[in-house]
Amino acid sequence: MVHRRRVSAHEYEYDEKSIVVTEAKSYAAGVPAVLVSLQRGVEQMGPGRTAYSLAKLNQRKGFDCPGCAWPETPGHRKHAEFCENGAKAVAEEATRRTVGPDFFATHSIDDLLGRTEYWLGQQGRITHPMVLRPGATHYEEIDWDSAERMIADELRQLATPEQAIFYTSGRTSNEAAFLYQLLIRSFGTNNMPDCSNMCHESSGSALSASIGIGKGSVSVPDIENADLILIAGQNPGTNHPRMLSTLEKAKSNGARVIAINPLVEAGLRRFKDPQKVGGVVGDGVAIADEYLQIRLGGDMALFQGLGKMFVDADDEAPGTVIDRAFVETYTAGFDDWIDHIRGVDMDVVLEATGLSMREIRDTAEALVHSEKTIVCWAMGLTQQTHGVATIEEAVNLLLLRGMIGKPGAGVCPVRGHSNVQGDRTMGIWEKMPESFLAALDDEFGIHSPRDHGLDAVDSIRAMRDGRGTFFMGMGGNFVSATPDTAVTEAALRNCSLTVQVSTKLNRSHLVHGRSALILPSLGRTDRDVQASGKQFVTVEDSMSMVHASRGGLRPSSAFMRSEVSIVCGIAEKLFGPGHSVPWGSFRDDYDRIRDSISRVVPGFEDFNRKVRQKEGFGLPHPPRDSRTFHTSTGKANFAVNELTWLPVPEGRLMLQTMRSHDQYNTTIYGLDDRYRGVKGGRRVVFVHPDDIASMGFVDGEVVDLVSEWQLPDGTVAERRADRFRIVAYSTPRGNAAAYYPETNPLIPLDHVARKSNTPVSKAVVVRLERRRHG
Ligand SMILES: Nc1nc2c(c(=O)[nH]1)N[C@H]1C(S)=C(S)[C@@H](COP(=O)(O)OP(=O)(O)OC[C@H]3O[C@@H](n4cnc5c(=O)[nH]c(N)nc54)[C@H](O)[C@@H]3O)O[C@H]1N2
Ligand SMILES: Nc1nc2c(c(=O)[nH]1)N[C@H]1C(S)=C(S)[C@@H](COP(=O)(O)OP(=O)(O)OC[C@H]3O[C@@H](n4cnc5c(=O)[nH]c(N)nc54)[C@H](O)[C@@H]3O)O[C@H]1N2
Ligand SMILES: [Mo]
Repeated sequence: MVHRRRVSAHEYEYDEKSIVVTEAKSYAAGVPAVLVSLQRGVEQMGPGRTAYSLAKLNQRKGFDCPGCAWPETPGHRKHAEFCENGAKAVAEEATRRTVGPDFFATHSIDDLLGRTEYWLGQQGRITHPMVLRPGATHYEEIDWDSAERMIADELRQLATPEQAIFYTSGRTSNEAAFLYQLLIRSFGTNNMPDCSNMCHESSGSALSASIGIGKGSVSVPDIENADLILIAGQNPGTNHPRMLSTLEKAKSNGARVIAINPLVEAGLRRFKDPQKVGGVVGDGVAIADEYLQIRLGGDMALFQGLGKMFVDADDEAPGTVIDRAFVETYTAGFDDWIDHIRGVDMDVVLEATGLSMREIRDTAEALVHSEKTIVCWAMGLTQQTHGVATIEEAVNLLLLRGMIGKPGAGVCPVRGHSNVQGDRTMGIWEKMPESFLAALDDEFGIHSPRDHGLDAVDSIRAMRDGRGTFFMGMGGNFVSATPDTAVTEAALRNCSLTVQVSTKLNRSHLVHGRSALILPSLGRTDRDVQASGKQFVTVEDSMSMVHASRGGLRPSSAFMRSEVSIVCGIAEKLFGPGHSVPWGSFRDDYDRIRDSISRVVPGFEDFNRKVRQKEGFGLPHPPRDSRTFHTSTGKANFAVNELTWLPVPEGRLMLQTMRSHDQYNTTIYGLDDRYRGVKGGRRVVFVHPDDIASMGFVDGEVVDLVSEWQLPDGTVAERRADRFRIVAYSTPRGNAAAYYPETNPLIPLDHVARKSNTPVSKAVVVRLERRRHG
């Protein structure tokens, strides 16, 4: 029996007819990158604002790039410390286009539901608080005071605080995140799903268990000085372009780079730094020395296979491969691990990875000869059913070689959103530890709830089942970023009130509860003035460095408020005068928020002084700093995992959903994926030429994607996304790739990673289906 779940097709305009496909690029950046940055800037901001904002981007007295979380190089901020995609992120936020009450009067919700995310985002910055009344067809203007009152009234009448769900995206500053979680915990719930749940949650789970802290252990200088860098499941040319400059430096210092990726990504092949003469007129530099074009989900098998080769080599020449002194002093679980790894079948490893014995042996040799190894990874590893185990296996390899807690070596989960790591540090997590909650209670005289809250997937279930009735999003685009679009949309529509604090229009404003609010927020680039004068905020990058960010542009409307001020306004209405948290004083002067943070969050002592230092400051990282491991055993733990991989069922494809070069998550900058040679549209599916032929299709044909998900009772649930143009592309047989968020309707809500509950966005079983009509 087959259950069919169809997602209404009106949600995205089809663009497959306008798509032009050319050959994929063999290098990233170069002169075209600069031209595209300037062009997008001038289109959105005009020449003056473009020049001003690009000059302030990632500079000490400027603002932190709202793009990715890659750190600035300490001590060497180049005059233009930005990249094409950082420039696009700025253009998108600092645009002069605006969406105000007139826009909402002209466009009904129904009209807007028929538009693409691209179209919605291109309309401009939201300028006024807007409300959608029960049964209304259009949003209308509302004053801040009434909006705050609506939220407070709704929260107060809930039967239990557990009915409220508070989402956070990763651009929120430390100060705003700290106050937001304080409001939520003062109110009485830990229901704090965040974008991390869909992103690096698997990294956090794995690293906490293995080394006792869920963050990366390396700095930029470590990468520059490593002799071997593995980059698995990450596309830095598009998603972390400034990482390429760091890799270029590492290469010039003699590092070897091994890329592990089913797609041959341009940025991992060559980099032409447009700020160097060689990058303008020459061929640039090669990045990857080896390119392992692995099968989707094969990384765990690769890491176990490498582990087995280590063990075999060490058996032959004891003490030459395994760092026995490190293992004995600093780790636990080695004996169990070695018993397990001896049993790994190399034939399974070859099958699971699709790699050759030579490729795996060469990689093992590179690792054995390296004194300073770093493993970098992103969504290709985390968004898998066995993502946590895969990352644990990568850590096992590093532990064997003593690669944690020494310069030039360690783990490097490359974060997504520019402050996603900081938001976690500030308490945005549904299961913060007791030590944090106790410190928070002490500082503010509140009683934080101790029961764990809901993460993203569990929040959707709660709203679907009527247990969650209030939703608030601090940034982000929950409806489009989460899996199983039909289920998630129905869940949101079940709510009594949905509130979105946003800079730009997106689909989450259109899929709403009985009532809905849009609250327009200042962004990173905007000047933020409060009672005590001009304010700055702080962020934490992917390598645990904290620094200040000061917006300088005049906000395009006087009605926008900072996220800090929005949280304080809601809290004042909710808790009334005399609450033990000084909300008004926090809004007036962000230094006072930082003073409280300095007493609650470890590592932030003397925050206000330290953040005013030239380069900000680094947070403690016990494994890196002193080989101290706050784990269950007090040591770094070897993990033992049954080898898991993803066989592709006959006649089907394993689909990964990923980013094009012209988007920031659900914000679509444009319709070109320059590096992969696709222009003018996004509804494409990349498939191996032999698979296209064997399934009886041709390159360029338009097909529907149908995902198949086996339910516990053995029946198969189907989900469908219409009209994708097949693009013949270099990827392992049986694997396919297409863009997110267009493919999110295909991802089952229950298909999640073990332990981290992260949606499995990189392995969806699909079949291609010929379209019956046109
Ligand atoms: N310009 C821009 N920058 C961004 C973002 C953006 O959308 N646009 N998003 C930000 C965010 S929130 C994040 S989390 C990061 C995301 O950064 P990435 O993780 O680089 O993003 P994805 O596009 O999801 O790319 C996943 C990569 O992993 C590979 N991959 C997929 N499955 C597997 C697998 O099973 N094994 C291996 N080895 N590789 C695999 C894919 O081929 C692809 O190269 O980027 C951040 N920066
Ligand atoms: N299929 C599939 N799904 C995925 C992924 C995938 O690879 N495949 N990746 C997942 C990942 S890694 C992530 S991180 C999530 C991303 O999920 P989200 O973080 O929820 O999504 P974004 O698209 O980054 O959010 C964009 C919106 O944020 C708002 N915004 C931007 N800047 C600001 C600001 O400064 N303040 C406020 N208040 N609002 C702002 C704008 O209104 C904009 O429309 O998606 C996940 N979903
Ligand atoms: Mo992310």
